[in-house]
Amino acid sequence: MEKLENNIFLKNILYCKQIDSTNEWAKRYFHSAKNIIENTVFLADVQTSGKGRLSRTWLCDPKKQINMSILTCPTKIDSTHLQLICLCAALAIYNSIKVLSNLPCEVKWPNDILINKRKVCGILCESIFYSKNNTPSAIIVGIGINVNNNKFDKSIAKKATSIYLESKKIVSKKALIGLILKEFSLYFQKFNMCQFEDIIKEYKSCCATLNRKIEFERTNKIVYATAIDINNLGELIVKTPYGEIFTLNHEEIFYNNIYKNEV
Ligand code: BT5
Repeated sequence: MEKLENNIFLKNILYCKQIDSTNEWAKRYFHSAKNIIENTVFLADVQTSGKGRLSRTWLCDPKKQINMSILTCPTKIDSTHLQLICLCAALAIYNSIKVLSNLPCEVKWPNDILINKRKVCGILCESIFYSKNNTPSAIIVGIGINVNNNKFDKSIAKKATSIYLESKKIVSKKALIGLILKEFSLYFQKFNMCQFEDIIKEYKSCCATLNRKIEFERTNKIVYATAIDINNLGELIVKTPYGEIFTLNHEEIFYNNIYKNEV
């Protein structure tokens, strides 16, 4: 195992008490810093405009959650494999929560971590394209984890949970952040060495979406299908009862009636 002090993500950690969004902070840093320090981590106790995917909101209970963004600049990686970075983050968080809390968590494709069918973590990956070709200059991996929350806003109360609510134990945010950064650095190494098959194999072993009946939207229609595989780009392969195969890249999927009617 890699020693913690060699972890590239522990070299430059920026912290502030309150920020709009750690992902936005990371973008501003990337655009304004004269000498960008690759692999910078941004942490805030409070986010006033936390973002989810598709312009959705990520709610924050001050100090109870982890609001973290990792800014990194993968080399020699084309944009087709970027989704895999998100999967690496999901794996790192999944492993870390399990180690620290011993709770039965699962990954919902592509990047939600659930405990007892409720969402404990969301991930928002964004790319910054600088050059003319299709190669991103930087990636921001935004991670929101409900750690010690003891209640939620009523808009999400039925679908959100925290590690505390599930385990009845207060968890050290610092310890969890350290573990996640360590785990993420290991998966990121694999990513940079193009060991995509290894990453996918491991991801598939903890992804609870596989073999489930799911729903998703295509051209304003709801499609019912079964999730049958995840390909080497991290895309979800689904099959309808009529034998049609779809490859989902970023679409929102639903099962167990959770996550419908997003706010
Ligand atoms: C996500 O989006 O799950 C990605 C969330 C990423 C948040 C991190 S925090 C650090 C960094 N800085 C940011 O500004 N963002 C990132 P999505 O799959 O679109 O899920 C959003 C939906 O989850 C919302 O529409 C709500 O229904 C629900 N939600 C909002 N806040 C939640 C929370 N704290 N816990 C569980 N569910 C929540």
